[in-house]
Amino acid sequence: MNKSDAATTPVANISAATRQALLAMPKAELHLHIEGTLEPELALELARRNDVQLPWDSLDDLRSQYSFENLQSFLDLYYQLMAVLRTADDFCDLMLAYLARASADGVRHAEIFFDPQVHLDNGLDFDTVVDGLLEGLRLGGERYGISGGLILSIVRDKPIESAQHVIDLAERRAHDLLGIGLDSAEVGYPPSLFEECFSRARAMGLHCVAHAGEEGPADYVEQALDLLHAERIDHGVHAIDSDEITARLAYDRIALTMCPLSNRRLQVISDLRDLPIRRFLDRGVAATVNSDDPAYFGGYIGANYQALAEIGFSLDELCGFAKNSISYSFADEERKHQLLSEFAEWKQNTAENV
Ligand code: ES4
Ligand code: ZN
Repeated sequence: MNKSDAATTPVANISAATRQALLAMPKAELHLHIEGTLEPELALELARRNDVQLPWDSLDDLRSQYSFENLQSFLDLYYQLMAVLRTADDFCDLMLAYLARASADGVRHAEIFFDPQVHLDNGLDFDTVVDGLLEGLRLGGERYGISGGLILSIVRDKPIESAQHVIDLAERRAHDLLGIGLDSAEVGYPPSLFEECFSRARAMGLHCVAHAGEEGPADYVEQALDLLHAERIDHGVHAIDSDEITARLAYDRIALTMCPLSNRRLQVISDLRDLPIRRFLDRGVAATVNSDDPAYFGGYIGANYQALAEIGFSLDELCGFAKNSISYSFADEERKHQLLSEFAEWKQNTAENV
C-alpha cells in the first residue's frame, strides 16, 4: 500500500477468517495481463539469464520505480521490463509463477491477456510466445486444476499495421486462442480504429473484449459494443458517466471486469470508495473483480477482494462478484456448472465460519 492509499482509505477490520474465506472462495480471473505478473525478482533473474541490460541493477532500485501518476507512467515501465522475456521457457515460467499465486487465491479459471506486438518488436516470434504461454497453462492446469485460455490483446497505441500483422499471425493459431482484446494507452485511440481487426478475429471464432472507459470516456464503451461487438468491457469505470450506456450494459448483460487496486494505483480514482462498482450493481450491471497487473499494483486477485471487504462490501456482495466471474467467463457450460458447484460447496462450508 502506498502512502496516499493509507491516508485516504479507512480500513475496516476484517477478520482473519473472512480474509481466509475470500482467498479460498472459488473464482475466475477475467482481466489479467500475463506480462503484468512479472515480479521484479523474476525480471532481474530473467535479465541475468538472457543477458539483457536494464537501467536498474538492484531490486531496491527497480522497486523504487513502482509509483505511478497515471496509466502511461505505468505502461512505460511495464513495456520496458518486457524486454527480459526472450524464450518460450521464459513465458512458460512466467505463466507457472502466476498460476501458483492464482491458485493460492482461489482462482479456478483464468482468461489471460498477452501483448504480442511488443514481443514481436523485441525480435521474438509469435509462436515462441504462444507456445511458451500454452505450455505454462497446460502444466499449470495439471498442477493446480486451473482451466483457461489466452486473449491476444491489441496494443492500441502502436501503428495500425502492427495490429493487422498480429491478426494475420493469429489466423494460423486461432484454435490456440480464446479471444481478442484491446489494451494500452486509451485516450486518443478509440475502438473505432480497430473495427476491421476485431471483425477478422470474430470471423476466426475468437471472443471479443476491449478495455474501455479506464481513462477514456463513456463513448469509447459504446464504440466497443457497437463496433467491436465486445462481449465484456474491461474496466468500464467511465461508463457510469452516461445513464444511457450504463442502462445498456445492464440490458445487454455485458459484464465489466473491474480492477480496484489497479484503478487506485493508476489514479483512475483517488480513493477505492470512488470506484463505481456498487453504483453499477444498483443499476443491474454485472461486475467482476480482477487484478490486471498484480506485480505492479500491490496485490493479486485475493487482495482485490480483501480491499473491497475493507471498505465495507459484504460477503454476499463479494460472493456475487465471484459467481459473476464464473458465469461471464468463456468457459464451456460444463466447466461453468462444475465451478458453480464448487462455489456452492465452498459457501456451505464457509457460512458458519465468517
Ligand atoms: C494495462 Cl492497467 C492497463 N490498462 C491498459 N492497458 C494495459 N496493459 C497492461 N495493463
Ligand atoms: Zn488491463
